[in-house]
Amino acid sequence: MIWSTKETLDREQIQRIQLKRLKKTVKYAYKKVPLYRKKFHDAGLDPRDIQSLDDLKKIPFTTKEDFRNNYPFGMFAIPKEKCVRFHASSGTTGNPTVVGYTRHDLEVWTECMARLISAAGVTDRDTAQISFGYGLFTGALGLHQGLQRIGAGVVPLSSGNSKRQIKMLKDFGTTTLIATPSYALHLVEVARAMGINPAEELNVRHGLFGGEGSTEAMRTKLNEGWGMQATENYGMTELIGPSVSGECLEYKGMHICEDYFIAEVINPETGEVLPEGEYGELVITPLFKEAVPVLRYRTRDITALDSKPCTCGRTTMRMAKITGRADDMLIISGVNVFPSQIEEVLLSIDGIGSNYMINVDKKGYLDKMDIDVEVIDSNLLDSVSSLENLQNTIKNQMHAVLGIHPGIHLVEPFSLKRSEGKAKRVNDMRKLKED
Ligand code: DLL
Repeated sequence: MIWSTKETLDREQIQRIQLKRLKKTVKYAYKKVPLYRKKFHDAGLDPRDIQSLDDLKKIPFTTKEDFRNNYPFGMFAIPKEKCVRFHASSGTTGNPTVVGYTRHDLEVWTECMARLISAAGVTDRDTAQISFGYGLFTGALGLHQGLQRIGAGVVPLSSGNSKRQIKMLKDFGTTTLIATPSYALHLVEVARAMGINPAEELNVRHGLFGGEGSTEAMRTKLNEGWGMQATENYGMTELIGPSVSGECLEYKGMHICEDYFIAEVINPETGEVLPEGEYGELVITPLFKEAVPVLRYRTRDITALDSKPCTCGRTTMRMAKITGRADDMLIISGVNVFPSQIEEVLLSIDGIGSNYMINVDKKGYLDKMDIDVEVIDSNLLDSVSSLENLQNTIKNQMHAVLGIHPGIHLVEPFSLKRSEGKAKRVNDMRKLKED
């Protein structure tokens, strides 16, 4: 079902709305956020210079660094007391990226979610289990609001306790699963270990997955494993959360909620805007945000755009599956992790050297991160209790900063390979195993 008439406008109509909202957004950001005023002045630009959609490319980019440098509320256009919600995600150092929402921001977010959830085939007759973690992560509450908007029933189970996830799906006759794709595949294995064949014995017919990338091979496994139609949706905290784009059942890319987000693809090295169809870094300008307006946000995600109308009847521009990232951010089961965060933790602990190697792999369908760290004194490796103490200290601090529990392996001094050029700190085996 097509939720909104805004999804079937012709290109000219969409662009007219975009231009009107862009001009308003630019003026608002310039007036309310000192950072934007400075960026415009530095670029010799005035908000009145933005008179066409083509003028967008004159506006300087916004990056995650901008959020980090203005932690926690420096990017806000309104006093934080006027916000009704806050979310956050990992930044490149210990500081997370903080965003706030007015009622209007939440309303648009919910409306966009309702469109994408409907595009994935979910209706008011469905019951949906949300297996994203509830909290500062935008995934759970974002989907939650949209599902309620379309009239579907929400089971807000949150993540973890996989056996209980399966039991609830079974007992409630749940039709829709909301999770990261890797967790959804893991749940198939858990169900089978419990003697349940999800495709035959459970009623889960829709899967809405996101928060991390997935391949077509994964989709096939999800569809077969659950007996479902798996779709993916995309978004990020700085832009609002999930709801920037999502797939319809034609599987021809993720439809962008274009009356609320302008998408561009740029060459990540030069910043130049690329022609439609070429792969590059996605840059998004939200056109509605009151609490935290954002102009030309560099997502670091690699994709390509297609504005041809889709066979589903929607005319909104579609973005291809994300093929990778233009920076070193790792996504571990939906959690954003920067190697620099790991380094900061390691360097703050006594007894270990500055050489380490981050190994990322899949255990079944779940992401698994292990870190090899050199101890300074090899005698420590002979004492089981000292070894355990140090391991636990590192583990706890990693958990406090990253929110996940990596495996920690303490190794002999100087046993890790030294690099002669740029240090290679990450060994991501998942890339080799795709498809
Ligand atoms: O992951 C928002 C979200 C939640 C989207 C649930 C969809 C579903 P962040 O935690 O800020 O926000 O992480 C944003 O996650 O830059 C991408 O690298 C990655 N990502 C999100 N969705 C997809 C996807 C949420 N469908 C970062 N495919 C983004 C590939 C995705 N990567």
